[in-house]
Amino acid sequence: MKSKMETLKGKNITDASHKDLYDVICAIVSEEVNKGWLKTEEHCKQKQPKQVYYLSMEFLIGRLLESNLLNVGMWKVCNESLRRLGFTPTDVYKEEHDPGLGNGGLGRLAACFLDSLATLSYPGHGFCIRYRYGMFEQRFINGYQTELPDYWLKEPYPWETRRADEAIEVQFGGNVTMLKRNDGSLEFKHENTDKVLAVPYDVPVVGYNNEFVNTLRLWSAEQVDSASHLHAATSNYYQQLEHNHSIEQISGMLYPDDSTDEGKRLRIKQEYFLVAASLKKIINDYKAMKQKSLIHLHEKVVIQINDTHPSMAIPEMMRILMDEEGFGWENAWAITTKVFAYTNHTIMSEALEKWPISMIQELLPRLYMIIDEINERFCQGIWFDYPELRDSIPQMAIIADGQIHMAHLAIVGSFSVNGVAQLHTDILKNHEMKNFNKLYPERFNNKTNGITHRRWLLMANPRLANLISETIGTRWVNRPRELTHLLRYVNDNPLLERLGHVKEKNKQDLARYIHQTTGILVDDQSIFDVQIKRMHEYKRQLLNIFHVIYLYNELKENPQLDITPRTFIFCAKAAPGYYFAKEIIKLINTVASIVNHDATINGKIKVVFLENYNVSLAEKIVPAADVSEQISTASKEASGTGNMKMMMNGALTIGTLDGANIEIKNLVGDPNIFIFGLRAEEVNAYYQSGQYSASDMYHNDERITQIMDQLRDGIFGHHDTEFTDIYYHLLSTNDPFFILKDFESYVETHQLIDEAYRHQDKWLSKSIVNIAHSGKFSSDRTIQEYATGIWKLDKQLK
Ligand code: T68
Repeated sequence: MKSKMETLKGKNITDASHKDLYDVICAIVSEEVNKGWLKTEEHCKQKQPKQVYYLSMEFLIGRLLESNLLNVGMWKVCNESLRRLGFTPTDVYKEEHDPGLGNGGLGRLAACFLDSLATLSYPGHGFCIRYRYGMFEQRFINGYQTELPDYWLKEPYPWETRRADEAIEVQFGGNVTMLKRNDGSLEFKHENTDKVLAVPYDVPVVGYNNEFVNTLRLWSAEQVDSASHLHAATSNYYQQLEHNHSIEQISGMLYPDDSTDEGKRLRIKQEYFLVAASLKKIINDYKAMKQKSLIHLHEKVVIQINDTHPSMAIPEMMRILMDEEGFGWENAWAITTKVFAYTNHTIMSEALEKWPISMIQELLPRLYMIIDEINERFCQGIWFDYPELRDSIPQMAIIADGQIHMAHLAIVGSFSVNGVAQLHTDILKNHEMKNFNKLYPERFNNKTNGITHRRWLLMANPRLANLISETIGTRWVNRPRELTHLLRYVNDNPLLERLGHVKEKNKQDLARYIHQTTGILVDDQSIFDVQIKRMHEYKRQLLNIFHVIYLYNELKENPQLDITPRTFIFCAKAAPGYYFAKEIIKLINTVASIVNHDATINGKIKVVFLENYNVSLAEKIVPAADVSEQISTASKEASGTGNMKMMMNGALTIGTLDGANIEIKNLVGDPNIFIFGLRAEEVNAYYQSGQYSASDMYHNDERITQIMDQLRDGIFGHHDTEFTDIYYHLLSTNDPFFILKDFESYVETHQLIDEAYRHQDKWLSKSIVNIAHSGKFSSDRTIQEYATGIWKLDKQLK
């Protein structure tokens, strides 16, 4: 480190700043990583194994220095050297800007998958966009969320390598003319297009302790060389600048607001940009292998599309095969449908993408023609071959009501369609996609999500990881299922005591961070009750804060009330245009400032809403959680992955029978989890029957009446009418997420938690059971299932 500091920075290590140290360690690690990168590339060139390409509009990779150090085996040495030099390692690691190339679970899942792919020595790469502005930075002003741009590239990003020589041209707009060839076949000429250059930036994805390094390729949108660009000759200087600006917008920012037509257009451009550049690269690589014909593409290539966002890859593949490679429709379709696999992440109808026909026609005229033909053939196929489904054609069509239904396109064009937890897959098969399941039963399958235990336990919670290794040895690091060996210790008092000590230390660390960042003093002996996830009505942060208000009301009534002290910790970003989500943020912040400043309740409850939730903040909170809030309306949360992270770190879940909570419950057993609320069938039955009345709930439960009236009458803060919208919204929409309905059982279940926490030995033994079973939720297991069940990949041996 010393000599590197001298050669790279021209500084003595004693004069080095944290940033200097960060840069130098990155350089040292990169040398190690690059060796493996080259080796893996050479290996794949020679062996030509089948590869998976994971196309995703989001990869929430988190900071990379620490995880790369861990994976190349230098983490401990580096920590020790830093300490010996008098530095605190975390001060150095936090110099890295956490790239926010995603919104939430979907993007983080993609990152965990890459980690597991490389660790299991599967050749597989991610493709995404190099957004200049990632997820916004969240600040609270007066309790309201405000968004600041996240310009994460202000400092050079040390993990990326620009590969300008591999840039790819992507075309938008223009017009298509049809010509008849001499042999009678048709040729489509696509002319007068707008050209954009996709320049790749490659980030290494380092396997754990195996010198296997895959690639995450991020595409950046740039203008094509202006000298050869026709546009330059036909427009003036200012028009050229404006044109360049509009090109750069394509990789300008993550998830632009698509509530306006302009936003929609940009989002479509982004999706096509990712797809077109990535497919070109995939096909170039295939050709470089000197394979016989693209007919055999599926023997070397499988493409996983992460939700529908990259589903234009299906018609784009058809376009390449037909217009550029000369295949006829039948052969092109046979190739395409053997290559694509689609993962669904939601049944929330507003998140199922639909694009107006007119926009696709204007931006991607040739692609539209192909989608139209896919739709035609698909509908005809049902009409002739599945007469029993004829009546369902309007609901199944890819093009209907002036829109293109991207999920339908994805199902029709893929050989595999998977959900992300068992319940979610069952709902897809039996409800949301019932007709498609009748048509293609062999395509539907489940792959329950997972998380990388290396980042979320080994790295984020070294105290617990060490305790586990001292207890059962270190084999669990490579075989996380072996965490079940901990089950032998559920009644081992010395271990329980040490586990309690680990949690206490982690809570003290978090309490310190909370104090430093918010000024709030929290009791580190209190229950740390944590809900950290995107802000959304279906995730029901509102139910959580209703419970807090209820407890506060009880304490005001009776300050001597005997409750176990609690700290309610929230993190959540709301989509900038999502009014109610933002109202809920304001409500939580308002309740926090009232509760935290009320001396009469003796600090028995505290509410902390930490700003700017991201991967690195999650890494601080997860190890300190006692209670994990997974309280979505049953049937709405496809899987959840925060539930897995907190369970792995010894938190007990309070949750509904939704998503992967069900699988957690099945493993740990009823005594080790707190389940409450309506079940998915009950939710569905209420929707069907229309029998639910939010207004009855409001009138018949006086605890609810009190809270709702407080919202309406404005005892929360200065603005009297601040939260009346929430009151009216719940009643006028008849509480579609059953917050009022589930309130009672939620409160009762929290009372059980309060009681259980008083018996620390029993609590800790439940905690061990959770840790012991969490190995199933390692993304290594998930990736193994994808690799054998869908991708048919071979592990590359060293
Ligand atoms: C999440 N989805 C699911 N979506 O909500 C969660 N959506 O249950 C699941 O565990 C996780 O995916 C992984 O499977 C998301 O995170 C988004 O972020 C998103 C982004 C753009 C458009 C729609």
